[in-house]
Amino acid sequence: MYSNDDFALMTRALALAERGMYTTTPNPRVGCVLVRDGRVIGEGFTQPAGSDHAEVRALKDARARGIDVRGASAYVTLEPCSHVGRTPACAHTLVQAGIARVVAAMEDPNPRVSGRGLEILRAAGIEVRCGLLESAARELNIGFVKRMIQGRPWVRLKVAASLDGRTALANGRSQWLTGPEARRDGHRWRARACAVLTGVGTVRADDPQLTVRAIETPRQPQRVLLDSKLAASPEAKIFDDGAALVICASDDGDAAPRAARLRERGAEVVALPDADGRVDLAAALDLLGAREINELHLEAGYKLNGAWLRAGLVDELLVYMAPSLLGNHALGMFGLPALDTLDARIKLHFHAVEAVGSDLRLLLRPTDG
Ligand code: AOF
Ligand code: ZN
Repeated sequence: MYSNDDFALMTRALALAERGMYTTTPNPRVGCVLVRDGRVIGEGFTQPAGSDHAEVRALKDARARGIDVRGASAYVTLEPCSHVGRTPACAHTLVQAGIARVVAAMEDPNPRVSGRGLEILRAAGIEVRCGLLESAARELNIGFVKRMIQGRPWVRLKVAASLDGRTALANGRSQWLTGPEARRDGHRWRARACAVLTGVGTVRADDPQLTVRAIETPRQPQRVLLDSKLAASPEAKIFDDGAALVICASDDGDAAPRAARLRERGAEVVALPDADGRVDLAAALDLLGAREINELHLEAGYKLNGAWLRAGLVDELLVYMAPSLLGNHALGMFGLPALDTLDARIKLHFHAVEAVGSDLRLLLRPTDG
């Protein structure tokens, strides 16, 4: 049984972890609270990769306040690590610090850790509990968890639509369908992603920058362009600061000069095996997983959106729904083939629904079966 204090302290640790929302990638967002005699004596959260883990920050915080941490309890939103990576193993650090009790929200799915951190603590005689507020901790690092288990990022597809599910007029005009609050909120989701991906159709139609601008963030997500035939103009804004990754189906033969021009613009061009002249989407996810992309944010047009959905590779839809009607001649959200039976429909469930300014934000996830 966990006490009310346990819940309150883990809730605090989760709030601390959230402070790493835009900065810890590819590491998970972790929070840590140190408590002794019912008093919080130190707090910390994961610093950008290569720097302190949450536990180390909390220990430093307590010491900076001149407090002896021996005998304290540590509340951590993720099992303390057991490996020496970019930083020393937190499990050993907690043992050496004389921590008496550790409460973790979840095991670290990283195969280099997965239970070993907790074992180190137990072997040193520390009282260990794991699983408090686990589902909240998993949600916070949903991309990290998926990448550790499946080697692929969590795929979140963002779309803004009218109440009748239309994204743009038939002539492609779509700007400012939703209000400023929804736009700002959309940038928050971009900012927490490790990469933002679009397709060549969107680059040609809208010439987006795909950067985070509406909110402050210390880190821009990696921009990724799916462009099977390398048809994007090197002048497109997505290439403006050079760091875009272009995934194509072939960068030799006819495509070689186009690939060279994009590389001159500073883009990295990678060719993946093609599936009927198109980039194989599953292979693209494997590539992005190998590059430590935890959360992948898709912002594309209805054709590419439909392709991701049909391939069964979308984990979550982020839909901003504006209170307006565009009519049946306007463009839909997803290019999908006509269905013969209702049974063939893509089934989703609402995960969270919230009003954002004058619009609605819907988070949906596929329903199995
Ligand atoms: C913790 N506390 O705050 C975080 C952990 O390369 P390193 O040394 O930074 O290690 C990264 C791994 O450590 C990461 O993949 C995950 O397994 C774990 N993250 N562990 O004890 C933390 N962020
Ligand atoms: Zn650690």
